[in-house]
Amino acid sequence: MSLEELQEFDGLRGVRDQLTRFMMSYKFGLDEVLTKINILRDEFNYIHEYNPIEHINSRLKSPDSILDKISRKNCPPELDQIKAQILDIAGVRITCSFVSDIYKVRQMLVGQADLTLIAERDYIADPKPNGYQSLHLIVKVPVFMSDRVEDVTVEIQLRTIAMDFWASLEHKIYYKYNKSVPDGLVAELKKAAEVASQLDRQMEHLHTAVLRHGGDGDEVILMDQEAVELLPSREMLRAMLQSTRMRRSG
Ligand code: 0O2
Repeated sequence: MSLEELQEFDGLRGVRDQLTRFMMSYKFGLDEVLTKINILRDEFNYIHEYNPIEHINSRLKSPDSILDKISRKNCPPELDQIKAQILDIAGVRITCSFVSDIYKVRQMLVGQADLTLIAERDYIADPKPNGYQSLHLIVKVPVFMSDRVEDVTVEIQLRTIAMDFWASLEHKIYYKYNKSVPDGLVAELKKAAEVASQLDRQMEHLHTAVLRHGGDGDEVILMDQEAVELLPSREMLRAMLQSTRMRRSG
């Protein structure tokens, strides 16, 4: 190997090591946040005998997806720029039963001293035009490594089971139609998002009513006709249950 080839090889190895350290820091940041969420879930369950978190998923963005976002955002391809501009390289998705649980979990997380909230988008209070709903938090967490402490950003998405059901179907449709979904389907999706949000309101109402009755099992909760009409059909409940189970086992 010539001297130039050796230098080039050393250079490439340096780039590879830098990239590995870069991605590892996000994996560690993700682990830190997941530990916090699991502790909250277990402690809350133990003290209140109630679990506000249905399930938790996490992922590191793939290199292709990072490159895609770099070009979409016109971000210079340098690690410090990518770190500053691409804030969802590490992502956690928390699915809750009820909308009120989403804000409860949010409070418990942002109240932690070593977790800094750097951005928040509330697509529940203000859904996207297509109907998408979720609460997005961008947080910064310190990661203690052998020779340094690095602040890592992690995106946390919080949503209900109904919002998650809608978002995963919409995501599939979006990619199936290569991002140009026919108008009819767009309108149907929008309507389905409204139904999902009605379902969330109704489930919350039932949940509150059950809590108020103290749960001695003998109470019958009477619902008005409008409330009964808002209840999901048997098929919808079955599909949601199946989708949740599949995601849990996957
Ligand atoms: P993936 O594979 O899920 O990570 P920004 O990061 O602020 O510059 P961005 O990425 O548009 O801009 O931010 P936003 O709106 O907070 O959305 C980030 C993530 O939310 C997306 O990540 C999706 O996971 C989810 N999301 C946002 N809008 C929609 C939507 O309309 N439908 C569905 N199904 N999901 C949505 P990625 O990077 O797109 O993909």
